Amino acid sequence: MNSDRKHKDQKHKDDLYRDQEDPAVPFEFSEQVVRVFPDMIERSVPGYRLLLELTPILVKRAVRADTRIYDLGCSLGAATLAARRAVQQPGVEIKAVDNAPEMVARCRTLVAEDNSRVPVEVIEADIRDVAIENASVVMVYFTLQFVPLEARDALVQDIARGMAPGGVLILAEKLAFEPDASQRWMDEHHHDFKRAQGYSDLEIARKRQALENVLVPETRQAHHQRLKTAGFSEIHDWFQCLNFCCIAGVKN
Ligand code: GEK
Repeated sequence: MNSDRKHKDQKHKDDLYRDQEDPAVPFEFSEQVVRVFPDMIERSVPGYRLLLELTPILVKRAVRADTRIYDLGCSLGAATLAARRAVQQPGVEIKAVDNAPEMVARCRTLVAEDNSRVPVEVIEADIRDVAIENASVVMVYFTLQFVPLEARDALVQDIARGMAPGGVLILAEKLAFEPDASQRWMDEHHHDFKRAQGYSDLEIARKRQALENVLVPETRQAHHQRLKTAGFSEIHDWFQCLNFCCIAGVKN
């Protein structure tokens, strides 16, 4: 491996909350976050890697010729690239959307470096403003949780309306749990996971504080209800790793 390539592949370690002394400010997808993002998400979301490995399996079965795949809240395009690998049908295009300009810029570079001929358009926009049309697959990985609560129903309804027959919404989210004892149990184990990934107690506490009211998780029942109301006729709980899950909704 030449040194350029090695540099590109090197993951910058997430140490954003290591040395801060003041109370953490609300979390944003800033340039600093973009730099450490691959390391941050892998060490914070148990099962993230496995979810990406399983993505082509779901996409392969759901994608249809001459339709679109959407990746809403694409960050650096990890799910986009996983889905792209699975496409064998003609006429498929991928729309990857994110509203953080630095994410979008870096995502465009990574997509350009990936050698697949399936066209990908990386769009800088709020996912609430993007028209969903003729979609056989819509992936929303760990992004609905950042959308204001009051806007989530309308967004999922727009997605449902934009689905081609048999289309699949693949929704990955951090979950909230009831009763309190379940929430506590999940939180404790998630923090143990982060400790095992090398985060200190202080880093974990600061990140938690920064995400307060920014990342707002909902219960599995709330997600099911929203999907049902939006018209998804099948709902499959197919993946969970501690408090992170993935639900598939099929629109027949
Ligand atoms: C992955 N899916 O690697 N409109 C557009 N983008 C948004 C919005 C919005 N309203 N709100 C947040 N974002 C990715 C990981 S990260 C999850 C997704 C995390 C974007 C935000 O800029 C960020 O890039 C992404 O959603 C959430 O599979 O960091 O926990």
